[in-house]
Amino acid sequence: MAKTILITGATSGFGKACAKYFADQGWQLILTGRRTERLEQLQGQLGNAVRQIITLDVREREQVFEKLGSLVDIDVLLNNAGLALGLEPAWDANIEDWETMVDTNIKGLMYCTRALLPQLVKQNSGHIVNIGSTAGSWPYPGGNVYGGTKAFVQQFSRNLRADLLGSKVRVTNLAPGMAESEFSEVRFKGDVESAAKVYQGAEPLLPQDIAETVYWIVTRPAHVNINAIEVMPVDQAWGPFSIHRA
Ligand code: NDP
Ligand code: 8X3
Repeated sequence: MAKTILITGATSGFGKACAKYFADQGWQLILTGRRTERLEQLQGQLGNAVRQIITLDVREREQVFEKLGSLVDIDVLLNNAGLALGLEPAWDANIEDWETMVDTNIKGLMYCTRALLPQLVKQNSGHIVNIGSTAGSWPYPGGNVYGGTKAFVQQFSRNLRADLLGSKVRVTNLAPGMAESEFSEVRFKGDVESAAKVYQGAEPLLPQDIAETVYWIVTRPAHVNINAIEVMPVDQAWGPFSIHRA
């Protein structure tokens, strides 16, 4: 029987690339996101591979439990929906942006996980792949709350593994670095020029690279758990500590 992956945030970027890649590999898809027209478009393109589309805002707790809580036969939950908003220093940042990032990247991921987990435990199989970020381990100016939300994803993934010991349910934190998607357009609130500058003159990761990595993670033998993977473009690396000199 074909396996099923449920993807949050399937309307763009990593989620959309995963939908296409997993469909090509013969998987069934449950695609979710807020933009229904994009979900319908994908369904049109991917045909029978799409088991279901679900319009879903991961921030809406009741909606998440209502729409995901009764699903069965899920092999992979890809907790991918997320966003960064703004790059201002903490004292200038918009508090509503901070709340949106916490509500989406932390609480939304929590809700989706909690809604599906009882079924995964009951079936004693399944794999939760959480999309973290290099920003969850490595600080940078303006990364303040976004990086904090991804640090949560990293530690939550580890703690889930601790809880799940004794079951066959697997958990992975996949932490990408700079990747070209709608991510920067969202971060800069539609300012396409600022968004383009993020990738200018460098070769970023592509959503397809992440899709291939997710596929590799979930197709390891059933007794193997990939705890964490960090992926960066070759054109990205760490800098030295910054020192302010008077
Ligand atoms: P995109 O902006 O291209 O895609 C983000 C996806 O998340 C969209 O499908 C969007 O769908 C969905 N989403 C956002 N908010 C919500 C919400 N409240 N409810 C449901 N879905 C939501 O960005 P990426 O593909 O790059 O980002 C995917 C994930 O990868 C995010 O978690 C991001 O933080 C992470 N990441 C991105 C990196 C990058 O450089 N691009 C690097 C490291 C991690 P819709 O708007 O239709 O709801
Ligand atoms: C996205 C990577 O460096 O833009 O999670 O925060 S970064």
